[in-house]
Amino acid sequence: MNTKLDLNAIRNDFPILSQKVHGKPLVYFDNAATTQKPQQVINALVDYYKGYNANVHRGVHHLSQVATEAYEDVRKKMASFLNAADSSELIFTRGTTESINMVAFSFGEAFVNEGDEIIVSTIEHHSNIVPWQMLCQRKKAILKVIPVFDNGVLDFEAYTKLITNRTKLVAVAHISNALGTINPIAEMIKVAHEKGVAILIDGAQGLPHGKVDVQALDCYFYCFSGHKMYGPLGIGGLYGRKSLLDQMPPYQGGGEMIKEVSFKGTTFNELPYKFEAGTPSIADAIGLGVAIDYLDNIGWDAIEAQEHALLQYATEQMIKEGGITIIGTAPHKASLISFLVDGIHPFDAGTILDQLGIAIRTGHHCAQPLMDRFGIPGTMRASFSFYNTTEEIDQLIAGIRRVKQMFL
Ligand code: 7TS
Repeated sequence: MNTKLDLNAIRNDFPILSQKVHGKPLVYFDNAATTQKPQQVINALVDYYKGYNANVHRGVHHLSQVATEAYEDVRKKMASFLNAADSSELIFTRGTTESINMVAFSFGEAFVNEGDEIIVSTIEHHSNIVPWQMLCQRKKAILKVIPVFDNGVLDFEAYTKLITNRTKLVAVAHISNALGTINPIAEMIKVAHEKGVAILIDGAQGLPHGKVDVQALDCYFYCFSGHKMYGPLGIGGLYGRKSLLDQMPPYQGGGEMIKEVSFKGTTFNELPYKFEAGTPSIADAIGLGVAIDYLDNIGWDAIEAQEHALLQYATEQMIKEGGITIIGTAPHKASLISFLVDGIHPFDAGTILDQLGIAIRTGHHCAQPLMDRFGIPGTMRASFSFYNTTEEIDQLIAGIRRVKQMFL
């Protein structure tokens, strides 16, 4: 494969990849669930706890100041990574789930009333369905759903027709975690804005695979998880347009999010702190900053090229092998393949592959409405990172052959 990446050097950065599972070299193909962490990120966590663990924003003492500066530097880095107009538009959260819940609650309180409409799509992760259902229940609003074609592409025309003068917000994934479909978010945002509707992009699977420019996209809300982009667990974020965030009430009350508290009433802090109640995941934010540097250093063109090549190779090999049904064949896909080995339950196949050291995901991928749409209980999913190799894909194909020998 023609790639600019030095795969040996890159794989050496990820200590977990060199281990054996059930006596076999680990083949890690569950990157859509969480990516592995490079030593540089692990070091950042250790350095923080060894050298400058302290709470942020609260202390005049040295350690607190060092921690605060490091934490706020990551906010600037992340805001600039997304090309946000201002770093106060970047709110740290635990991840995509918390970011979506924050918007569902807070935007909902500010803007959604009885009879209003929220639009999601059939291919959403439960994290981008359930918070909106909860909002609709709370406000007696209506949830509408964009249909999907058999190949996993959203029905764009149906989408435009779903938007009415009662629509308050559209919430849609950048990339589907269950099918790999890359949604045309620029066009979807344009249509929403033309009709005066806000739109939230669930970027959990988007940001790990390519750069996003929230200003170029004219995006109002973009949510992400650090752990899916080579950073630590427990940290993620919400990019939100300042003009909207300013009109939205806080999501949680507590320390940090206030200006002044008295028993007569409380005034709230400015952005982004209004939405960051309590002690944040300081070390994890710092680790996320290191992950961003790591990815920038490798280079996004090289990352995209390698992942695209892996997707292409794996798709070709599966078609060549036969007896495999790929679920989700959109022309624009990220580096993941949902599939079924014909006649074999995904769980049985996944268990055998695990015995061979191959980690893939089986099940509904937290997208049960999508599985219902395709009339299947679940799939097997192999999701590739730039650190994966074509040799590992060959091992997956050999594993699938073994599964077929055992069960068919
Ligand atoms: N949205 C999408 C599109 C996702 O893929 C996920 C997690 C989430 C939201 C939630 O992210 P979290 O970090 O807050 O949990 N997806 C998966 C997955 O595909 N397998 O495990 C988790």
